[in-house]
Amino acid sequence: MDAYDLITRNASEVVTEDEVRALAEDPDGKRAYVGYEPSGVLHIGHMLTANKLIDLQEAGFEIVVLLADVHAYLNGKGTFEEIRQTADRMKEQFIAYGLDESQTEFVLGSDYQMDDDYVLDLHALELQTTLSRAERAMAEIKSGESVTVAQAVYPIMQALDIVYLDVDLAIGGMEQRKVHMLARDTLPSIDEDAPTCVHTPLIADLSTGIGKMSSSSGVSLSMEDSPEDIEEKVNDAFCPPTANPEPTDEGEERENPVLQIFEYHIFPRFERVVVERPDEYGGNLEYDDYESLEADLESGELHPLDAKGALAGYLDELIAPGREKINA
Ligand code: IYR
Repeated sequence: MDAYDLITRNASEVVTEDEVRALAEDPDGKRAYVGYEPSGVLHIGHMLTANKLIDLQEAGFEIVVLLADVHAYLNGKGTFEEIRQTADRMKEQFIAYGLDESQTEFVLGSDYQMDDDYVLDLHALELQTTLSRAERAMAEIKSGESVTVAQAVYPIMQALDIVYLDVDLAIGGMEQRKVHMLARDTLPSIDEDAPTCVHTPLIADLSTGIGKMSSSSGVSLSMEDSPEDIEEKVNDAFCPPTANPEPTDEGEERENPVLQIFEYHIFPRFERVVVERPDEYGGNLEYDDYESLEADLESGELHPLDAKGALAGYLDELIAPGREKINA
């Protein structure tokens, strides 16, 4: 796979196409980053951007993982001490999950975000940014109901991180896109280049297919799940025999989370997917790409229960190394 395909595969959006093409021409020495608020445990949402980082390592990028401790604090995720401890554990888990440690720079936000220069630049950006713009940028990231002053400072700091970590490419889930757009609009005011961005899709809630899978509500899969937990959650998952389920009676959009996980988690990490079936049910099915698995589910050749059984097995292979780190 060439650099352009590695950068863009499974992305929901790239900003801009031309900028990505330019980066793909010579990725060596270019820097890409994702930031994570250390809170809770690594879950499947984190793993989606981690898969993109693994793609980018393969394309030759230098990878920076920001353990955004100050951001987690600003977003009300606990005491600074607790957040720091979670950051250490998160780093171990990312490495266990497959990020090559020798090619990855792990940075704590607090290592540079309290420096005089950073704080003064932050104030310069605060002068350029209206409160309503900051609030809009945070709409899909903030925890709790009301927007605090801390949460308005948060996206401006995230924009500035791009400058201080000297990155060419910012990666994030689709919920980060408004922060990245804010960065693209405001960084030129302090004489910085606008970052190129790649946004990964959001996986729907496992049990309903509605909204976005999150560790704070609904059913999500985490690095702490035992093989039995995974099996139970996947078996109970929403999986109609189609990639485009009908909206609910209330008009809420739905996705097929089982297919999404095959597409965004399993196929990027395994060359071939085998769905084991006893001979009397037609024997094993083998897939080299996501599209043929989707087609078989839609045609009825692949039963949702067999798809779920295979999914649970592959997910466990991805999750096991991180789980062992936690239990060690
Ligand atoms: N907003 C992210 C955390 C984060 C990401 C980046 I990229 C930063 O520079 C800083 C923080 C989240 O929602 O987890």
